[in-house]
Amino acid sequence: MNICILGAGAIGSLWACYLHKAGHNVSLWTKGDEPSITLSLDDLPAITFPANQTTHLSHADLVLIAVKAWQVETATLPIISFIKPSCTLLFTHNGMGAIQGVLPKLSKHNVLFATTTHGALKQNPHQLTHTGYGHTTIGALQQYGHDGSRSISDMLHQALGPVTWDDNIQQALWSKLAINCCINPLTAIKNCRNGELGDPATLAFIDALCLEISSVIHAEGLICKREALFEQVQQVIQATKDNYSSMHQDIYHGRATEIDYITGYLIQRAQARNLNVPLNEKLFKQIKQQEANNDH
Ligand code: KPL
Repeated sequence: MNICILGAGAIGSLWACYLHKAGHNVSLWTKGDEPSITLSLDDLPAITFPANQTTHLSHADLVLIAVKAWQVETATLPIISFIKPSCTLLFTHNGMGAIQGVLPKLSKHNVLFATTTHGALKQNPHQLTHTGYGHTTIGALQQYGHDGSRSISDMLHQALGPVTWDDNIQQALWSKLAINCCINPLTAIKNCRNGELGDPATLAFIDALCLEISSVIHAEGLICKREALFEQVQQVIQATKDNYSSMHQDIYHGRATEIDYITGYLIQRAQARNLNVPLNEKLFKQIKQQEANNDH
């Protein structure tokens, strides 16, 4: 399959290496204009990918958009005129709401979303470490005529499984959002690894966050029990205890965070449903403050 990956960050690079290893024609598309990019995954031989070439983009059967939520619009809109009608677009990023401005412009394409728990770290622009094996859930945001979506899911499963197809991707996205609402802002504010959120006082705060979050998800017409969510968040804290969350890393390195698409999205949906989420609002303000401090 001809696959073009937008964004050569940790997750985009991880998929690029595994899809290449599985025998696909993989190219990259980045903010830069370099004609090729070399990546080394763990201690495997380096791979040189063609990059930023419109011919590769126009032949792509699949475009994987693996940029941060706040980059989705600026990265995707300029490439739309190059892609063929039968090309499927697959988005993967933390948070929700980032694709809203892009979807109407993709009305003739199949559009999928993948949420993943793989951990990857870019030591430098060329060296990548697969820090944690995870699981990927994929589903359709929009289906148009041609139906190859399940085969794309199978193809991804062969390259970097397990990948499971979910007919209710909204439920999966909300579940991931709920976990990110708990872990990401707290680790950034406390400047700690995920595992350090396990003390009784922090867990009591997380439990209260889960109550607010589950009420919003429930109001959206989806299933979410506070106890089950709290249990799930504790499992993720344990499973990723040595990791720094993506928001921690963004704040630590002075970059913009995905807070608008994580806690910000939750607050927006709560307001639309006349629900109060004061603890989430408090975390949102604290992260915004830290982002502003980073700007100086
Ligand atoms: O998705 C994550 C992130 O860091 O963005 C979690 C699940 C919190 C793992 O670190």
